[in-house]
Amino acid sequence: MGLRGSKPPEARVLLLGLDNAGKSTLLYKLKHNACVCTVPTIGFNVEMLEVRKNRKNIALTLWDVGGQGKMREHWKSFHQDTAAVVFVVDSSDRRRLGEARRELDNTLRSEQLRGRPLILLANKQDVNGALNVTEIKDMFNLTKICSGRDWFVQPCSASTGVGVEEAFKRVVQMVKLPSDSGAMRDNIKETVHYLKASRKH
Ligand SMILES: Nc1nc2c(ncn2[C@@H]2O[C@H](COP(=O)(O)OP(=O)(O)OP(=O)(O)O)[C@@H](O)[C@H]2O)c(=O)[nH]1
Ligand SMILES: [Mg+2]
Repeated sequence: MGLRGSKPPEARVLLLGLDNAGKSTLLYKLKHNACVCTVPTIGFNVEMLEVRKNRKNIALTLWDVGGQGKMREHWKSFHQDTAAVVFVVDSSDRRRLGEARRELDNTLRSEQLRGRPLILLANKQDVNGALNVTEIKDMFNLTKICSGRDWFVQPCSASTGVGVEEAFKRVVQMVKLPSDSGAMRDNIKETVHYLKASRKH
């Protein structure tokens, strides 16, 4: 624990991926260790988890942004001050892997995400015929598109929980801590403000 009353530094983790990839299922598995019945996310969900890193407490804010086509144009408004990107893929949906790859390519081109680590979650490993980690790595050409950043591919099933803890440990290990957590808090407020404003239009 830090000094009484002092807030642990915050780090923002962005959960992205196509609709139906399993982001919200993963979020609630992590937060409540429960398999929650989800509905497609319109907007975003955010949860905070306190974890230990380098013998210090840090507060991870996990931002789960809806992945439907219309929502993807808003992804960029979540990029600023992101400490790590978690890209969730439905490994069993071979038809949509090309689409997922294009969205990941676009995301990684963001200047605001430069050098930020990528954890790619090869989700839905419980489904028969799901692509394995090697196939996903090749399919997404990660060695090429992730030059200049740390990256890791973790197989998991957000439904059963297999691999979820490992994925989260990896996120904690790879996350870059912000130098100024006050600025980060302001930024979260700004993002919420932006989204509320854009919903009115
Ligand atoms: N079999 C299986 N189903 C999963 C897994 N993870 C999620 N699902 C299911 O996939 C569907 C979509 O899951 P969500 O978590 O809502 O997907 P999402 O990525 O949040 O989707 P959007 O909010 O639309 O972006 C749900 O029916 C989940 O129960 C998994 O690991 N295995
Ligand atoms: Mg969702």
